Amino acid sequence: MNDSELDSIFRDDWPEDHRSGVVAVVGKPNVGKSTLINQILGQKVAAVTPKPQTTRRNQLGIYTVPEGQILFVDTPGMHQPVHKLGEWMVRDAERALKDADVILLLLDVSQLPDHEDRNLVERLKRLKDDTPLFLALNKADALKPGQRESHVSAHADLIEHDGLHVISALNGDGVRQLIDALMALMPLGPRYYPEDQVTEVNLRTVAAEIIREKVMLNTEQEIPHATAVEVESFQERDENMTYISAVIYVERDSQKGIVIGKNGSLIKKIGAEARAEIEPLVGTPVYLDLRVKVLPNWRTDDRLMSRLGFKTGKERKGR
Ligand SMILES: Nc1nc2c(ncn2[C@@H]2O[C@H](COP(=O)(O)OP(=O)(O)OP(=O)(O)O)[C@@H](O)[C@H]2O)c(=O)[nH]1
Ligand SMILES: [Mg+2]
Repeated sequence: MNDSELDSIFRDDWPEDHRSGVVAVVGKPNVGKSTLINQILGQKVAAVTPKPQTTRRNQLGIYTVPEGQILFVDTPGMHQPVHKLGEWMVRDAERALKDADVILLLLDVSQLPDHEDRNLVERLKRLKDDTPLFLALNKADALKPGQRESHVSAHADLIEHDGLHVISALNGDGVRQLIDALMALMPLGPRYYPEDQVTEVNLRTVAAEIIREKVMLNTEQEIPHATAVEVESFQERDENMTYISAVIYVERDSQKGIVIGKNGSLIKKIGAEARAEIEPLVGTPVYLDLRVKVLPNWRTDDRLMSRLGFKTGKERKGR
């Protein structure tokens, strides 16, 4: 082995001017935060549905290029909570602001700002210190002719900002420029995660999120929000089969009946849709065993929430 080969083994494999940092992606529910993270990473790591309050907890999306690494934090939508789970979600989102090098506030530019946007912006102003703030005006593809200028300026006027990008997280328009501008603001720093790692959660958790997304997409009203999913067993039996068993928790017997459906028709559909997305991730066929259980009012019960991973106070440490 010659000197330069030895050198390259001991040398870190990122350049001296490598940048890295944290971008907290925040905004109202349903503005497209998770869609944007998935678009940036080029693969699905976060659940996306047309229903508000899909994301329940902060989740990293790790974007790596030779010149730097950006740790995007997808957060639950900030809203006025009506139960303990909602309070937990909003607190988690607010926590993300503290560690951020840049805050990226997503707004839905296809609508004019409403009172929720104004409330959120007031809250952000109080919480954000002097962290740089970028606005991403999302859903530009859904603007109607003639709306663009007035909608953009109405959102731009909401809060002082250090950058503004009009984007479509859905089709990717403007996302490249946004990433480049964010990268330029990242401090010099190391590559924290290996280049092929896109998130810090394991496949088991991703599988649970996919199953929950399918339940949310196939149910209405309260059920999407009353559902939690726990993967109980995740075993790669051999290269031809991964066995996954998961429990779908709901809050009431009537909800259990709906999720199962007539002769099990809905749970079968949910299972088939989830399996189709989990299989390419695990790289084998999946045997997916789904059961539905009732955990009465878990969203207002500290103990049950904690069991489902929404830990409070000191319990959170080490999460
Ligand atoms: N037309 C259009 N729809 C979008 C765009 N981005 C997201 N959506 C849609 O908006 C809905 C909400 O997207 P999510 O990514 O789940 O939104 P979120 O901000 O993560 O929502 P919460 O997790 O509930 O806070 C989904 O139906 C997306 O398909 C976009 O650029 N254009
Ligand atoms: Mg989300």
